[in-house]
Amino acid sequence: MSGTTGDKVLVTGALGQIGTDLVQALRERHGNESVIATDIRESDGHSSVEGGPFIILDVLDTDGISRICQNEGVGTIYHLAALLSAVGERDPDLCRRINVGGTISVLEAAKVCNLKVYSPSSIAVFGPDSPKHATQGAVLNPTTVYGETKVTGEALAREYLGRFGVDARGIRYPGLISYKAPPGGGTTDYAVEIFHAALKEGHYECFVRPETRLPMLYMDDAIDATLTLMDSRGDSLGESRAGYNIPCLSFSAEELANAISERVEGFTCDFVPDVRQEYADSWPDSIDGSVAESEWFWSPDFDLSSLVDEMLRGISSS
Ligand code: NAD
Ligand code: AKB
Repeated sequence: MSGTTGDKVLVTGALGQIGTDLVQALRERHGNESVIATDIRESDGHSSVEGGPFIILDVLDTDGISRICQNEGVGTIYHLAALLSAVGERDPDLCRRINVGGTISVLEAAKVCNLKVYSPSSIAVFGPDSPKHATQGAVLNPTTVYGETKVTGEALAREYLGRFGVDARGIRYPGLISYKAPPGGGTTDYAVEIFHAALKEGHYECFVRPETRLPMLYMDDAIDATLTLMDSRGDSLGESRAGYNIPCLSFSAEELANAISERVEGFTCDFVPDVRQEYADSWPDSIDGSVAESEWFWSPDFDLSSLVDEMLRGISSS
């Protein structure tokens, strides 16, 4: 199979936390019919991705990806299918197979079908020996298998660009906070669960210690950063294009709980760390996004206060 591709967009892992918001944003831009949502599972019937085309697709099926792209006239893939850190550490082999194998499949399809690719990385690329305020060029020695798959994903994207000219780009997302779809089993899930628990139960048992501080971002900012990167001219992007640090927030679990307590009367939070504490401790507290800022001029709109307001408003009205 070979040939040029069209204007349509395909999203893998579209039913997940990011896909749910990204598909909606892409459909607002390109029209419902031009954005093909795909996932390995069926929707539960409540997802916003149902407002347009949806196809069951396993990202390990390279031929299937190429076939859909050829038949439907796809020109760009947003590759979101993956296992996140907590789920991934429970089954490292599967995590490697899906995260690395899926990225190879997508890049192979991109090579054959001449696709532009967005393939996200994560702050999980950093390990305990990276500075706590992690710079773009900081050493990458993750201690989670999930983090290793993300380092490999960045290397693969660079390799396919260098060897085959595949225009692959990515952001090292921090923990993303949103309300339209539940998080998929990561270490930063507490920063989403806490809002639902606050409004439903008035109480949350947080699985990391209060002083745990991680880079975070509200989903609207993450989507905006993603689309800004994908809109940028290729020749403006430097050697970090497969995994940009971006400017983001940094707050502790206790600061988040306090910000919610100020708005939800009677809310209480206990801190009972589990194995995910170890993963959180291996990641930076904050990241330096100055390379992204200077190459494609992006910075977030939401701070902790406006993020908390938006989350409480969004959950209450959905
Ligand atoms: P998610 O777990 O919410 O969604 C992933 C989706 O992939 C799920 O709907 C799942 O059904 C699907 N999937 C799993 N295996 C598949 C397969 N073999 N074929 C096709 N689909 C499959 O994840 P997310 O939070 O939306 O993350 C998307 C991407 O962003 C991932 O690469 C993740 O590592 C990265 N990321 C996310 C965050 C975050 O906080 N959400 C932070 C950093 C990086
Ligand atoms: C996770 O916690 O696994 C993700 C991530 C930061 O990559 N949210």
